[in-house]
Amino acid sequence: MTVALLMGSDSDYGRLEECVATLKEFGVSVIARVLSAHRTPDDVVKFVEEDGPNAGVKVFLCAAGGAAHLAGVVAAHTSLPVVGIPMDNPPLGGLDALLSTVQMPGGVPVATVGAGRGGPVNAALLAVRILALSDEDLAERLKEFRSSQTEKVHAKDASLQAKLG
Ligand code: RP5
Repeated sequence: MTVALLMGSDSDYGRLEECVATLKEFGVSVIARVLSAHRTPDDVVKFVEEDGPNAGVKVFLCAAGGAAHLAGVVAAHTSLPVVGIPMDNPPLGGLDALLSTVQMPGGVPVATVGAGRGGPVNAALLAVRILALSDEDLAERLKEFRSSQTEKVHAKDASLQAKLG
């Protein structure tokens, strides 16, 4: 099972590394591509309708900033789940991309994660949750991840309590 991570520009990639790392941590293969809804619209459609499905893509993660139409255009061309990742670009800080991504018309859903640091990692985790519905090993790894996350927070709380006396 493969996840496609599409981004509108290579300038988005630095903020998406944690998304790729998270998918790899779960053993999910990822195809990352720079494909723009505005600059290379035909390439987007070709990937979504042909190359992606032929490569086994089951979930599309789409990151874009500004007038962020990539996730919406992808969702218009597939029945697979699409997660939008709004990029927090200047000068508007991501509110522009968030609204462009999340305000889809009824009938063409895009599951949108937050703009900012949590967005890319949550997009990866949403993809893992979707794939885990039909993959017991992945579901088990997800359970372990959640337990380990809980333990880490408990440890941080204990350390804070110790510091405060
Ligand atoms: C969007 O325009 C991209 O996703 C990127 O966030 C933004 C700026 O792109 P560049 O001008 O840096 O290529 O489509």
